[in-house]
Amino acid sequence: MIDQSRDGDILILTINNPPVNAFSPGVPEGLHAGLDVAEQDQSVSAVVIIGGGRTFIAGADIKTFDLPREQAPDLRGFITRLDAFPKPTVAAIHGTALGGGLEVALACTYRVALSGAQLGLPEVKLGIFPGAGGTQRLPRVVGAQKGLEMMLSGSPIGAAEGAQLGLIDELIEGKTEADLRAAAVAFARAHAATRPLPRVSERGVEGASPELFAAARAGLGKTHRGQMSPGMIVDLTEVAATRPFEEGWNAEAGLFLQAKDSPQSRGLRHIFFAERESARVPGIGKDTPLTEIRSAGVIGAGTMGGGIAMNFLNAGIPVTIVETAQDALDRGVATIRRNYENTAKKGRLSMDDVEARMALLTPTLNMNDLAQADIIIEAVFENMDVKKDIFTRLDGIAKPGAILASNTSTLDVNEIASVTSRPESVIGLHFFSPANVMKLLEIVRAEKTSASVLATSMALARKIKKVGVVVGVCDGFVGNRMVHRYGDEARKLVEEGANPQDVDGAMHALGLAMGPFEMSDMAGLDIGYSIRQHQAKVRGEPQPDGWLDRIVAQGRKGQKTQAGIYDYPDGRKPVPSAEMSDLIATYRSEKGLQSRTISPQEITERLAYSLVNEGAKILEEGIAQRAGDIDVIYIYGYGFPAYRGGPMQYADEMGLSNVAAALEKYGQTPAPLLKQLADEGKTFGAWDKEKGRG
Ligand code: 3H9
Repeated sequence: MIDQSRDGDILILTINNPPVNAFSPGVPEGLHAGLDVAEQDQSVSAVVIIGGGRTFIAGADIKTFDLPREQAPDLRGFITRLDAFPKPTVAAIHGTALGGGLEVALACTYRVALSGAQLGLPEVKLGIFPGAGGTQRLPRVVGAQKGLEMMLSGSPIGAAEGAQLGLIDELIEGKTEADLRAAAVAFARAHAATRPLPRVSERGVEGASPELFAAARAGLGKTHRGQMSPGMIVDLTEVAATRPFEEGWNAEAGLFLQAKDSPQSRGLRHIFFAERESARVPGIGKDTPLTEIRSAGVIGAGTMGGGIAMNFLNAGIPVTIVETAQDALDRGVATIRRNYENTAKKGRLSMDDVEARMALLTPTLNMNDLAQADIIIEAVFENMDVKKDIFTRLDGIAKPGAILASNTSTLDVNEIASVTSRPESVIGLHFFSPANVMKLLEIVRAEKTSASVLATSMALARKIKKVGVVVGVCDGFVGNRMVHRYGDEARKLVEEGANPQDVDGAMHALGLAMGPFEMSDMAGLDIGYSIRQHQAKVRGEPQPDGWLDRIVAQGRKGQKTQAGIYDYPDGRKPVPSAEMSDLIATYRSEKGLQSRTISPQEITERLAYSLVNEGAKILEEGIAQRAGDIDVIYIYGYGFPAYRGGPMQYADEMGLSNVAAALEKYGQTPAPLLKQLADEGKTFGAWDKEKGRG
């Protein structure tokens, strides 16, 4: 795993542990063996540590985090030796030096990097903190403020910025590992005789003050609400600034296991792997042919269509956007421009970029202009007849091989495909609003969708920086089907006696930014209302008269009318409404509903477990391939807190037998799969693995 080679007096240790040279079992052993040679062989004057292949070390091996301590690779042990090593050591960095990788580099005497390299301590994204000296060494090099910023955001910096900060001693122009190796050897030789060796652990921390740490702690409620490891990062950085190195190093070790073994870290690690696993789909392989997407068409320039178009423009793909009326088209294009200009005002885009993106957009009223598009996405009103009409016309217009996609959030993609002569080219691409921001893309595989169309859609998701998850056809697919059950349960809780703010409050406590009622007010209550009205009409039933229907009937449609389930006196912030309390109380008494006090625990369990129960049904039906896919959907599309790992992982943490028992207690029937796993003492995670899908 570790190659030793010589270039004159320099010993080069190359880590070959593809794909990302993680610090896996075998890596420390090989590196120690290299240091043994360097220590004993008088002809070695310095050591270069470099990654083979595409990268330096991308961190500790996350797959080993659940191993018993004695079997886990000893990163801290290696770093202790490296820091005290009597000869100069040089980390030669290309690709990424992340987490434990950057910690190894920080314990070397020097660091050199290719200019394209990225350096970061992303541990916070896994619910942990840099536990191999990172919290102590990084602030000693880049200062307290920058160190906190890098560790709390987890975002990497480029090598050029690293050089400005003193994190990189020499920036190397060049592209390949060979360029880096040659320059690193020359650097090592030039510094081979330097004594005493400059050690990061012997430096002080600049820019620290009690005010800095107080401000950092105060900010955590906003940036990392409910999370444990960010507080530890601030505490440990303060120790770095105020206490001897040894004390901070030991403090890290003391806290690390607490963070690593927490449900939060398990949840975030689960999502890290689930997100990557979701890219694996049966029937799709490296040999599945892909179509290159060089141009796109979007039908509908409303909020959804405009947002979808922006994804393509951002990726440099020209878009033809179609509307039926000039004013709607103009409005849509103006909204896209305004969105870009707002981003430019915040300094995140230059005005040249705005113009470059707008130049890729061709507005038209003529659907025939889509004839050359490689993919066409329909984003019009959610009505089957309208969609069928559009797909019938598209069938006559689109070139052979073009992907015909619908952004439907509920309708049957098989039925939409059936009106075309090429159902193999039809797929559902369900974007989430705002479509230019939300990372989730549900990729709906219809009965006849070809493997190539599916694989191309998945590749496209990556290209436009979405997390694409493949789902099957059913009403609402995965996300909306689950959220409907959740909304029903929230409504019932209010009928039984809870206040809307108690219901939303329980979800805030679980870590969601918005509860179900705040979400409904934001989306607009009139959408659900008109669907319910329409369904009743179709079925010949009386008009629905739930308390939510009564609210809309009073003209309270949500945030957009400054009044919905809550009042919105300042436009956005929900305030409990006395009018609504009266309306709900009247409703309960008219319907003869008994009010009772409902505990926060009952609210949380009923809401969260309604998601889990529907999720279990979705798994049984094969609509989602894995519990992990459902978790990815819920985190990226519905704001479920990533540190809970998604609803299915949350249920695993709670214990499925407890979940099933709670559902029964609340009068719901656990889904057969949930019941079975609960009876067998298993988890959804284990079920995924058993099926070879985890
Ligand atoms: C740490 O270091 C703790 C220490 O402070 C303290 C210890 C005491 N381990 O993302 P990709 C796999 S915590 C194991 O698709 P990319 C990944 O699962 C660690 N496996 O590629 C995937 O496998 P598969 C801190 C890992 O080019 C394959 O590699 N470090 C690890 O888009 C390719 O990954 C991090 O948090 C790992 N550390 O992105 C870095 N990393 O092919 C996490 C990756 O079977 N990693 N794999 O699906 C990343 O951010 C990205 O993977 C990276 C490459 C940017 C490196």
